[in-house]
Amino acid sequence: MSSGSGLALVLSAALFVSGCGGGGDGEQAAETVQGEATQVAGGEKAGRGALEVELNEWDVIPAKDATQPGKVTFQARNTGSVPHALEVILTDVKAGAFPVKGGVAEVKGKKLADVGDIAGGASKQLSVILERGHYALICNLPGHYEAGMHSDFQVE
Ligand SMILES: [Cu+2]
Repeated sequence: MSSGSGLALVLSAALFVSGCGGGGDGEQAAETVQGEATQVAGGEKAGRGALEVELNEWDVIPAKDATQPGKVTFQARNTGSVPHALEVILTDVKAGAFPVKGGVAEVKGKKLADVGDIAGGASKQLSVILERGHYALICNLPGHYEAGMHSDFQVE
């Protein structure tokens, strides 16, 4: 009696091993999916012309102060606690030298982009084609320009 049940155990162990072999196909499928995910991550090259601009009380801080002509994606990040805005102006005037009337800068030059109002802690982005020249990056919400929210930027 006892030897008979021993044989049954060996048989079921053999079945279990062969069943496991079939699972190999499942592992292969998982590797293929992983490969596709890697390809998608590589697509971030599209953001090569990105320029981060930090806005806060009371500064406009571009990650760099110059770039090359062409498409630039402004990634405005408001790290402050009140709403801020970002305007990109092609101008010969120094960013901090616009006349101010009623708390708002009277911009001289050509406004190429207006990212709009951004809530505290939020981000917005906008792509523009920039030509060679001097630019002023400003926040022109009432009082903000006077408080120091302007930065010179060069495209060369
Ligand atoms: Cu502001």
